Amino acid sequence: MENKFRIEKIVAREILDCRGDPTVEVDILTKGGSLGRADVPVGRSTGKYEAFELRDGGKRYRGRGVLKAIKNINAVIGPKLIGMDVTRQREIDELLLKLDGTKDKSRLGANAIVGVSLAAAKAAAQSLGMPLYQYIGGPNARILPVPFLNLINGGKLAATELDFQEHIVVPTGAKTFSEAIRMGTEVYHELGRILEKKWGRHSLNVADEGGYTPPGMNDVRQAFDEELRAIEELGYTDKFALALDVAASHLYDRKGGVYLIKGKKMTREDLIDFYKELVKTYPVASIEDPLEQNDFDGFAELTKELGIQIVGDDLFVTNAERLGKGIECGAANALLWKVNQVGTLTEALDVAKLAFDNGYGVQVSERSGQTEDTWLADMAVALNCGQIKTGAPCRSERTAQYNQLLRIEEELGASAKYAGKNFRRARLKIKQQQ
Ligand code: 2PG
Ligand code: MG
Repeated sequence: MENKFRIEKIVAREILDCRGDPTVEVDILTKGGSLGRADVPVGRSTGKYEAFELRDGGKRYRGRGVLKAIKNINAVIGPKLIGMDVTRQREIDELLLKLDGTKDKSRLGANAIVGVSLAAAKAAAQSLGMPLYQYIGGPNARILPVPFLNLINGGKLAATELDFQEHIVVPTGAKTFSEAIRMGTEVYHELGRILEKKWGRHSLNVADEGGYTPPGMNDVRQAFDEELRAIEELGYTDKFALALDVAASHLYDRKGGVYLIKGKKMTREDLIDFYKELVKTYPVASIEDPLEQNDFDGFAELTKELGIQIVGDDLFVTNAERLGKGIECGAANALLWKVNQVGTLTEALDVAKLAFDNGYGVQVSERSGQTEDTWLADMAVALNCGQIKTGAPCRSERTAQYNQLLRIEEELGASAKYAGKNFRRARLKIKQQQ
């Protein structure tokens, strides 16, 4: 083993995410002088079964400080990892799991663990003089993802009356990633013009993921109508699909066993019927978390009936056991992939493989709290998964990802392939062409 790959130093610090909440940043320095720096994203509409995020409590930063997690990295994890080879990702991650020793990573904190895990991957890529997407994905990493652009925000991520969380446009008909971003951004601006006229200028205030916040809008169909209008105005009909993240766990009243939507109670059957109608009326290509996080049977029924992509976020929480359960009963047909839901890169890569091996799609996803770090964009190409969800094409923590993908597309040159309409099966399609 070459000495230059050995870890010389690990330093963690507290930084801020895009919402002004503290989060963890980790630097791993190698003996060869390479630096891997990774930031940990932060969820707000989190799933019940996610790995444990360690916060300090107390008054400082309203209890949201991460100094305990930092201390765990600097004092507990760091000393054990010194001298290890950064390219041995699985060994590093296994040691992290061992040091923590709990099922939900509650001893050291998943936010501490994931920061170290990702920083190791970045340090390894640096040491090898390779871009991160290539280090993780190998020489075949070349599919540029379809961006899921969340243009109107609701639920827990916006001060609007919209119950559903994300009203997304998807430029499936573009030929390249850069064309997709251009078209998506044009739609974003056109939509702003339309919303301002009809819903007032406060519509232009943007929420956590950069989407607009039209006052008084309270129905997914209104959001879709305005998005479609913007798409049509620009002559892009047929070049875009629509998508949703309902984040239904947050609309579910567990005691009553009903969903609360527009102030009214809806049963699971009511909601399923509603989706059927919605998919008949609008060009919806994908719905994430249409039902609450324990309803595997409901997900299975919807997946069968709707015939579109159904994504499990709070349902699967990037966890092999939960995805395995979903595969067995046919719940959803795609996995939302968030590394910090599970806690190490190795586990997250294993879950993605499990999804692909069973014909499930994988959508690489932001958290609503991001930083300017761009490892997410690289992961989307590394996985050749064909889809990424990282907000509206505004707010720097979102454009940072899109800009990184633009750079990767340029770097790949003629070998870059845009996933396009078949985003869920982009890997298979492109494999068949080889
Ligand atoms: C989601 C995400 C990101 P959060 O529900 O999919 O869009 O939100 O990071 O708050 O869990
Ligand atoms: Mg979600």
